[in-house]
Amino acid sequence: MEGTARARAVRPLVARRTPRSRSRLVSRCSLGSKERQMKDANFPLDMEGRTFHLGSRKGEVSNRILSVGDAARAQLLSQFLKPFPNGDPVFNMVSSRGFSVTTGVVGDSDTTVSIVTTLMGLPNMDFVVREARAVVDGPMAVVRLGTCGALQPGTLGKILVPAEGCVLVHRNPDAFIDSEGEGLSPYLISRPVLPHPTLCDNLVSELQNTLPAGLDGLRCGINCTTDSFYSSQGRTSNAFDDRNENLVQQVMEEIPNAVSFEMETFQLLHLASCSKGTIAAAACAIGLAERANNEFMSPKQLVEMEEAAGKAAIDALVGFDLSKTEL
Ligand code: R1P
Repeated sequence: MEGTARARAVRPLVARRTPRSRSRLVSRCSLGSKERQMKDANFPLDMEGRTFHLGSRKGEVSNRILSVGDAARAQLLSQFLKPFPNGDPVFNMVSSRGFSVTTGVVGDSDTTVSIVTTLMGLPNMDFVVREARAVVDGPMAVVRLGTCGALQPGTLGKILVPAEGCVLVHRNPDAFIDSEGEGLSPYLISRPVLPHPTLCDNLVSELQNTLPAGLDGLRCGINCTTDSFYSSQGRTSNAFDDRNENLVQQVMEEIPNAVSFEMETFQLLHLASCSKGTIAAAACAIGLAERANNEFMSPKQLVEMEEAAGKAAIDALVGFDLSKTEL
């Protein structure tokens, strides 16, 4: 049911507690893929209707999804989800591939949100979006809250919002193949994909409300999703032939309003734009490290920002009218 999809409570098998957040969550690990009989090689589902990698089935994932990379971030933000009005506990499961889904009710509303760990990289975002799409009926809204490299001076610790779009920066293997690659660019930059404008506006205004520094705590621009944390983000190494010494400079020259390097947003926005109007998507990321001066946020600051931005992202999802996914 739209926006109020009820997750079926599962029998708790493993109690999880982390020092960061003592939660009332319970989790269950789904069976490993080798122990599950799958059917349909085109889109594998097990006999319970669970997807191959995310491990979810209908009724467990909300139409409104907050995608985070890190399991500890998901655990921290689960504080904003409450049990269901009928007394069913917040739903939590971890798939054999390490994806987690936590579904509960937000505030005093009957609106549900699922927090899904997307792990890292383009293929994992692809698994999450496609397999969530397969088990959710009706329109969906997805917001990613990640961390990123901050590209503009003075943006360490700010929330960087790709309101102007997101490009893919990826390695071009052909350029590295013997003499055949001569003259080819070792890295390619795609054209930008855009977030859903209303969902992105919701996200910006909620961030403005929840961030300690308000508008000063965020910066909008273009995000660069990369296919490697290392070579395609211009981190140099003597161990590999990467030809990336000038990559950051090249990116900044071609995209002067580039604000961030991370590894998933492009796939989310690209798939949403190819979802035939059924998925609205937006994203933001915390500037964890500033590339130009090599500075990192402290772990304490990071948790504070994760909490503030996570609350904003959940409220942006709740406030989004799911009948408006189509542009
Ligand atoms: C790399 O350290 C990871 O952190 C960033 C990148 O996109 C990549 O996934 O995001 P998350 O903190 O959401 O994982």
